[in-house]
Amino acid sequence: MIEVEKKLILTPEQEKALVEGAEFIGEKKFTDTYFDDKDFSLTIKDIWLRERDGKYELKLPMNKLSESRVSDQYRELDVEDDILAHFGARGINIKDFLTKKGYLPFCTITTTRRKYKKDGFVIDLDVMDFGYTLAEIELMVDDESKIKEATQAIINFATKYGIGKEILVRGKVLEYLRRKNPAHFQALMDAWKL
Ligand code: V4E
Repeated sequence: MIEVEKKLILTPEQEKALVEGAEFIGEKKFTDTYFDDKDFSLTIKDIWLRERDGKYELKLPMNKLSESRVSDQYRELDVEDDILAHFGARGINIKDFLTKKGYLPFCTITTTRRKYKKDGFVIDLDVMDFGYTLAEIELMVDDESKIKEATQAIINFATKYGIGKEILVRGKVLEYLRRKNPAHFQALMDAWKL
C-alpha cells in the first residue's frame, strides 16, 4: 500500500470543522530521532532514516524533488533487515551500521498525535514538543497509478473545509532544522532548489 498524504497548517476554526463528525481513533505520543552523516548525504536525497520509540524506519521518496510537491509519497521500510538490505549492508547490527556510515542523530522530536477518520480519509493532528502543530490528511492506495487521483481527492476534501491555499507546508523535521540547525536546513534548500 502507498500512503498519499498532504500536510496542512490549520486555523483553530478549520481544525474544528475538519474533525466535526469524524470518528476519533485515538491519541499516541512517540519520539523520533533522525540520522544522517556530516554531509547530509541522506536528507539531501530526501531519504529519512529514523528511530521511532526504539524501532528503525526508513522513508524513501517516490516523487522526484523537482516535481511539484502537491502531496507526499514515500515508500516506508520498518523491518531492520529490509533497511539494511536497502543500503547493501545485510547481516550487520543496525547500530554498527550507523557507526560505520557515520550516521549520527541530528534531530529528536516528540509528537502527540490525535487520529481521526472521516469519509474514508485519515486525519492526523500532530502537536510537536518544540512548539509546532500540523495536520495531515491521508489516503491509502494500492497502486502508483492511483496517486494522482488520491491527491486530488485529498485536495477536494480539504477544500470543503475552507482549507487548501497553502500547497507547500514545511514538515516537522524541516521546521525543526530551520529553527535549530540552519546550516543543515540551508543545505537542503540549496540541494532541492527551494
Ligand atoms: C518525509 C520528510 C521528512 C521525514 C519526516 O516525515 P514526516 O511525514 O514529516 O513525519 P511523520 O512523523 O508525520 O511520519 P509518519 O508518522 O506519517 O510516518 S522531513 C521532510 N520530509 C519531506 C519534505 C520535503 N522533502 N520537502 C518539504 C517542503 N517538506 C517535507
